[in-house]
Amino acid sequence: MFNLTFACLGLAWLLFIAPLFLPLIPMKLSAGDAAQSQQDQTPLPDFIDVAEKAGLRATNVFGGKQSSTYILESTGTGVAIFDFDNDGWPDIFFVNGTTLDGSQSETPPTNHLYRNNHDGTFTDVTEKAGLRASGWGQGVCVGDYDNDGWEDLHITYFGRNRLYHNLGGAFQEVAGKSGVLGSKKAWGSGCAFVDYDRDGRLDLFVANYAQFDLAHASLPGQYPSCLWKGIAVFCGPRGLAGDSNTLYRNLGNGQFQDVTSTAGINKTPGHYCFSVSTLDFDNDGWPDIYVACDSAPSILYHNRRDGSFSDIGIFSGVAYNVDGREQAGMGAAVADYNGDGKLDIFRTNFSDDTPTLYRNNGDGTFDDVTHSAGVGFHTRYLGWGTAFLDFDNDGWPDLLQVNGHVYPEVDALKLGIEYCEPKVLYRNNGNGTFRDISRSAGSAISRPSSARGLAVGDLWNDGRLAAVIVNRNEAANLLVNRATYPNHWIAFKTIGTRSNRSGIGARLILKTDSRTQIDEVRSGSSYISNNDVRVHFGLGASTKVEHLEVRWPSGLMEHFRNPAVDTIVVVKEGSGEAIEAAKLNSHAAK
Ligand SMILES: [Ca+2]
Ligand SMILES: [Ca+2]
Ligand SMILES: [Ca+2]
Ligand SMILES: [Ca+2]
Repeated sequence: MFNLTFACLGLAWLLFIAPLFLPLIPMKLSAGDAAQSQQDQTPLPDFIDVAEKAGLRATNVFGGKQSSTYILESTGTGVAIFDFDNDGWPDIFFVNGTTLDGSQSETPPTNHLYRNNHDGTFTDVTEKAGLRASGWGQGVCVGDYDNDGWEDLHITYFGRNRLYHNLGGAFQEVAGKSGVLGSKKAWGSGCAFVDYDRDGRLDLFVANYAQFDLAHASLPGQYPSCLWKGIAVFCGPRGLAGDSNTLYRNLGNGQFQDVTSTAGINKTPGHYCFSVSTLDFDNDGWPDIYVACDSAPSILYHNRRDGSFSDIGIFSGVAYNVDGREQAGMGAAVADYNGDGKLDIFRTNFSDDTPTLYRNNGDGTFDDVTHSAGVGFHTRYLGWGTAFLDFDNDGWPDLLQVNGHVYPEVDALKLGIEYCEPKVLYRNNGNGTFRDISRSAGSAISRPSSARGLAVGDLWNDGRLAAVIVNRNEAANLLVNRATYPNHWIAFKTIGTRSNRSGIGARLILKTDSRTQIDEVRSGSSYISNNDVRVHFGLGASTKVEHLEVRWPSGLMEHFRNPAVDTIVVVKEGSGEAIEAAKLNSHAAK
């Protein structure tokens, strides 16, 4: 632990010196320089890491610290921001892993749930909440699958997956009883709750990475595919047998049915899949599913509205990059970054490659706009968690990517690639382009770490988005922005009645005097993580929302007039009324 942490911090100085020696790359800006110049006058963010101060002190445990024998040790874990005790304040859940040699056996590493104390600190309530569990944990997703008003948790494993039913602030593990345990041998990765058949019950999509058998796994350097830049490294994923993803249909009695085959999900096997992001990309009211896949084409499952899906990733242009090359997809994020009413996709990839930004054309296709949009500069970093977050509340979603290499051995090789890597933060210029502000966005952005999972959310209900990052074999980061902005904001918590209670899949269309913005309530996404499910919009200078239109998964189109701004608002399906969450919570407390 000490050595690795030291290595991560010890390289930080390089970040400040390196730019001096890099050739000056002229930055090409497209139209909208006015917007750019306005941006230049807005304060840069100043993200600092307050994880330790806030009490998020558990260290991630995930395989060997100095080297990794197997690919299993490399992928790290996810994190979820969600309100487990319904007090109106988001809490934080970290998935944890283990080691191959049992070196942690005195106290087996466990997942961790941290309760939000409302004062900037968190308390570890893992035991009390019944969430102590060990194993090769991977991803996490949040959704109220039984519509009882309490958000439940699904956690994927290399091994048995777990479903935690929230009994009112404490959890009961029900994966076996509910039918979502998996094959017990599968390597589950990302997941998302999604009501794909729109019957009011949340179904569950689980991505699987590869078929991996520790007893027969190849050793570093054993085959040509186990060499990287001439050095012996762990084998895979190429050479491993792929696996199919899984879809479970919620039967409504606490049971799920495996519908992988009838839904056509098994027609796209062997893609080494990681992260699951749901989005209705074609605006037909039916949720579609994007899966970021490693060393294989990524998948876009188009919802055929009859209980089945077809993978249109290649046809629609989101499987490969602009050169028609498959990439090593890790995480993905969804937002309408250019404000045209269509949801776009950003995906993180391996090093010696760029991440990929896909702009939705609205005709069933996407264009790879990575370079023209200004997010193709960095090719050194190996990206994992990613999220759109409007950190300055100007109404244009900004973009955070967290990084870390998979081979701890790289540091000794002096290749110009380090195991621990800084984060990348892009500011959205509001004209279809982004500006890389990573070098001047605060110490928490520039400090290298072995990042994997990432979740963003409004942890203190004040309209200021924070980011929680899992670092492999290190402590977590909690990034908060010290800069302030004069802009307004609004956020929505959805409560479905005919639709699933979480409102997952609801489309929100927000109109101000100057703009229309859209987003959706989403489970999963980022890298095998789950963001705060409440939908946040920056409003810029607008002090008023003219109206919010919600397209509920049930099909109901509902208008909410003049919701209050600079606050979190609850919209309940069929009520026609947007109520400030703080008023509801104080009422509930009485
Ligand atoms: Ca529940
Ligand atoms: Ca359903
Ligand atoms: Ca659709
Ligand atoms: Ca912004």
